[in-house]
Amino acid sequence: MRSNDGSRTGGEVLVDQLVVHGVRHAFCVPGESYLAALDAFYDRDVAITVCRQEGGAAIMAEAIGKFTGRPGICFTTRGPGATNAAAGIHIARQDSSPLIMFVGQVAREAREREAFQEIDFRAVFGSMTKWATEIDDAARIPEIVSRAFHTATNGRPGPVVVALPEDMLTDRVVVPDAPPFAAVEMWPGASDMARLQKLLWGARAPIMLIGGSRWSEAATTAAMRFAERFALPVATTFRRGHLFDALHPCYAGDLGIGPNPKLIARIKAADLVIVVGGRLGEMPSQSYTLFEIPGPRQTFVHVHPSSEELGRIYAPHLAINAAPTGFAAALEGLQPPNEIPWRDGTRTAHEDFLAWTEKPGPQPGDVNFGEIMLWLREHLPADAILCSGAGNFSAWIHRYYRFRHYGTHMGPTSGSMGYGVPAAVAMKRLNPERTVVCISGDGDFLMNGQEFATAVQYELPLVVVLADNGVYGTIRMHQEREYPGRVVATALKNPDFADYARAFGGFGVTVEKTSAFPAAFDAAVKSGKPAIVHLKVDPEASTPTLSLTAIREKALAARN
Ligand SMILES: Cc1ncc(C[n+]2csc(CCOP(=O)(O)OP(=O)(O)O)c2C)c(N)n1
Ligand SMILES: [Mg+2]
Repeated sequence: MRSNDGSRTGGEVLVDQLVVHGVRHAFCVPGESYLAALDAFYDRDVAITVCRQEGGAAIMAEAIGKFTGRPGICFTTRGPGATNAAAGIHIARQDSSPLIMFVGQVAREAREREAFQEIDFRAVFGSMTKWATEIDDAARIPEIVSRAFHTATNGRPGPVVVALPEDMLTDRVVVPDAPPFAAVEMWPGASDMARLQKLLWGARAPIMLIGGSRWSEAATTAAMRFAERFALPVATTFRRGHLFDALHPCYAGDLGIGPNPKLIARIKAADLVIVVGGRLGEMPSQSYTLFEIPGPRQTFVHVHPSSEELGRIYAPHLAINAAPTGFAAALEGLQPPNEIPWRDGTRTAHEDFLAWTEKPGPQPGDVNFGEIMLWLREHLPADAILCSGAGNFSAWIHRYYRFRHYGTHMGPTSGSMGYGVPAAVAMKRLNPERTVVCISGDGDFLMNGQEFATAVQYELPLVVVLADNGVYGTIRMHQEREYPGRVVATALKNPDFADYARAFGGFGVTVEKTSAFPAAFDAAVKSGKPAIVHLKVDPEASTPTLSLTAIREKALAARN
């Protein structure tokens, strides 16, 4: 109960700060360690989603951060709750997404005794977060929470962990709220843009690679307008395909796992590479082989919101410390040369992309996952949001689905399995009017499949398309490549996933033939319930182009 003497409990002050900073959603697994904070939600207008495991709650918060650019919020209890959430914290770190996790902590007087579920947050989360801290004094909640919002969002966004000693949350204090936070825009300097203009005017074969976070609808539109004016080919980096319309005439493709060899050749042959927003980490850099380290052969421009990233791996000819939003807006000021020598090359780059993604070939088994991606690409609304985790099944998304709009793909660049279901729950909670489809593997799905219950609880009619091949397929692929024929710990005995959906109160349907998919998907949508479309996929279909047997035989042949 809120008092009317002007004082508030620590829990009330905390929740009021969330309201001040514009939070609309919070995700949690409750714990007795933060009851006073939970109680304060009772009469505040923040939608709480109660989850089944903290890993799910943290991923939901990360997805909100990734989608909105504002910190996603989750609450967990101390030791086991917080450590369960670690996967989501790590994703926020690697994917540069703003996230704040509040953790109920033991009472101040019990600290350092290894009290019940006590954990040293700074030590455990210190290397994964931008800031891990504990609030000792309820009067400082507005200050520390304000800093948490700024820290999670500014520069390169990332996770912040704030521990809340339970007795601090029940202390009464009289303290004013903080002003609402605002992310600091980071603009490129006029001289940066003048140098970029000069580099573009001198180039014969430039290419732009876009990725990372701190984009917006307006920024992606500005980047597309710039690409159009300069007839500049643009590729998106790993799992950032939604940053550029795949059918834009300048789109050159997706630079992640299994990219188009023609795209790789084009990047290697470029004389000017402009990397915007991303770190160009292990996946897009093709295990750090795409560019020479530390000094790329090409003229290398790196635009990133964190100065720590500039020069960290690649020594750029031009480093621009700016957020993609500020940089994209400044691109309006650049003028293309009268003659654009690379214009034809850009046309070819887009044609190469279209040809590469046009149509899947035949696959082992009766369900061709590529054909299903094609069907989804042709039948889902353009603003449908796809959520996916990690596994070989995702290769078909990257290869055949064509993202048309900003905010239509939520996937972990960190490669964390189990991402899709909780991300889909968060997306459907945030965007009830949009179609949300989760694409999962069988291994991937069951890492956080329990959050299907959360979808049922909140009546979120999302559709999971589950590619069940009875294996941890990615690892089997690597196993056959490195240790052909020696199968260890990669086979899975699965439940009937359609029954699983029904047992939770959702809709389930099994698909054993490609031709049965459209009717099954439509029935899933029409059910109005959270649904699982369970695809029986042949484990032989290891990648969009290679069978397991072919991988094994190639490895064996290389040994003989
Ligand atoms: C949290 C986590 N644990 C383990 C891995 C290692 N890993 C990468 S892909 C993969 C198998 C994925 O299996 P599944 O979801 O069935 O997809 P498939 O490859 O069979 O299509 C594993 C175990 C990971 N990326 N993330
Ligand atoms: Mg599998």
